[in-house]
Amino acid sequence: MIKIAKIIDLLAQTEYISGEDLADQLGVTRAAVWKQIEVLRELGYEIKAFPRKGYLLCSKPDRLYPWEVGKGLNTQLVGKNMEYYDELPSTNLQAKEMLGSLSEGTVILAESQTQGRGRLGRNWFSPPGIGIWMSLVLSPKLPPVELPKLTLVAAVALSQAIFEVLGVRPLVKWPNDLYLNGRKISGILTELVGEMGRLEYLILGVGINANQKLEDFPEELRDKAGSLAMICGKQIDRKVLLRRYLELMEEEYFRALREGFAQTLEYCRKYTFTLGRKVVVNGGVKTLSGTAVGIAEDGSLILEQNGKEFKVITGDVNLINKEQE
Ligand code: BT5
Repeated sequence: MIKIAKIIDLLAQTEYISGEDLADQLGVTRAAVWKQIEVLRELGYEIKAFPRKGYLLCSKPDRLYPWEVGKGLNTQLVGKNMEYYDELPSTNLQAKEMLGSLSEGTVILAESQTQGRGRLGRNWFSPPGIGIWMSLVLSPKLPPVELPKLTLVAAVALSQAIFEVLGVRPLVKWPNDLYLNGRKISGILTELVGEMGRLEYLILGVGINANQKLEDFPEELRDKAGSLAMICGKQIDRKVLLRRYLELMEEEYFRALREGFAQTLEYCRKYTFTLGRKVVVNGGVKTLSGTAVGIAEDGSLILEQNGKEFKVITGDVNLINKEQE
């Protein structure tokens, strides 16, 4: 079998390459090369064939194919295995269904989700080809109380990746969102899978709005959601951003396992969308309002109300004064 990455590399290396040269370099017959070229065309690669000159790779599709995202990916664990789908109900759901057969670090990617999910069963709008909808499977050897902080680790890694690739730095909205220019550009859904209080897997689902235009969002999201393209004023190369996110995610994850979460929390305090603002936090059982004044070492949010401080372990944060957004 011809490795897709290899034939694409050969096609991309020179302007024209003959079927014979390809066959020689891949160690297969010319018929096999021809078949593979057809497969690539079906995948969206534009490849022209010129008599006597050979094949010419004219363009690559805007798709998150694993061999494209994985090209030059500098990680040991994260994204070493990627499962790619055109459409899924939800990448988190798919990760759960496949768990037994997945190695740690596996990334599930889908170009679109039909039942993309947020927390508490809410919907996550995931249209085809213009976002990054992915789940990362991890198996951290950490005490259960530390686990919620891994959502912040993902938020920090993504904020940094966006800054490095696009030059704009999204702010962390505790506990699971990234905001840019007052709009939500990313949400994270962390799910734990285990038995009898023992964690076996943690599924980190990340949704990133990359190339939507405002009108691509459903009406009810138009005043609060945004995409990186809307804010940066240019088309985003999703592959490049995803690759850098996976690298930084691994770096941040390994650091957290080695040294703890001090640096993660420091970043969340520095580049914050939440702190210093009046908020209402719906923690499921209780609703608390106050000023968000800090993030504690355990990753919880510190609220101040009438001079008293309260810690909130998790919850939905809404800014009281909408103009603040
Ligand atoms: C989240 O939930 O923000 C977590 C979103 C996680 C999505 C990823 S995509 C890959 C993986 N597979 C999944 O099925 N999910 C994960 P939450 O904090 O509950 O926010 C949900 C709310 O965000 C919704 O109720 C909407 O108001 C809003 N929303 C929905 N889609 C959005 C979008 N594309 N961009 C911005 N806001 C959105």
